[in-house]
Amino acid sequence: MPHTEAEFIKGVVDWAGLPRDGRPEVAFIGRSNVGKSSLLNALVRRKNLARTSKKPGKTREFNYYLIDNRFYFVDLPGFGFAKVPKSQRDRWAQLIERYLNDRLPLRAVIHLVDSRHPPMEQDEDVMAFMRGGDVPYLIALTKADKLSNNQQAQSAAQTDEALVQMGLEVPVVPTSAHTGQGVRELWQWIQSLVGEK
Ligand SMILES: Nc1nc2c(ncn2[C@@H]2O[C@H](COP(=O)(O)OP(=O)(O)OP(=O)(O)O)[C@@H](O)[C@H]2O)c(=O)[nH]1
Ligand SMILES: [Mg+2]
Repeated sequence: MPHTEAEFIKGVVDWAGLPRDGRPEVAFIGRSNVGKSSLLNALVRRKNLARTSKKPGKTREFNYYLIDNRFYFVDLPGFGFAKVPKSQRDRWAQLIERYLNDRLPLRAVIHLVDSRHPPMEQDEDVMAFMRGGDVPYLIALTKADKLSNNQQAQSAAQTDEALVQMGLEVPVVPTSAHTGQGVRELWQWIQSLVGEK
């Protein structure tokens, strides 16, 4: 894998704050604590580029990272974090929906789902939402290092099943930020959508 340069650009809290340079964007979406920031760090091989935390709800902004001066990784706020006041949750949900629907530079969405559990209701909400659009979409099953190979296969099958039920056909990739599992595959997919170097 070629060396990757990554730089934090800014935290965005509203539509007006989104970058205007037109560079392609790859968004990471998923429940709070599912491992978005960790996977992003694994992709760019930096331990602490994106802030990770044992406390859910750490990522409260759209965090923009410039990758190789060519495109952005966008770490979206985790959803489903009960301690965030409802009014604020709704505000984020609206902003995320608008972003997924209307954001022109958006080239790809990576939806992270915990490999240890079947997709939760909010995950199915994201799947249903993505079905309505035409942005390329991939499911990364996270924390695969916590499962045996057998359990990983089961988890992927369960997720496939949920997707098929919804009429979706998208790649499902078991990943681990700890072992680097799946990182290569994710890169291949990402590069195919943002263009080679
Ligand atoms: N075993 C294991 N633990 C992981 C992995 N990825 C993340 N974790 C742990 O899961 C917790 C949450 O990780 P984060 O990357 O901060 O999760 P997040 O989705 O960014 O969370 P929010 O920013 O709160 O939405 C941390 O304690 C991580 O160490 C993984 O691949 N394997
Ligand atoms: Mg995070």
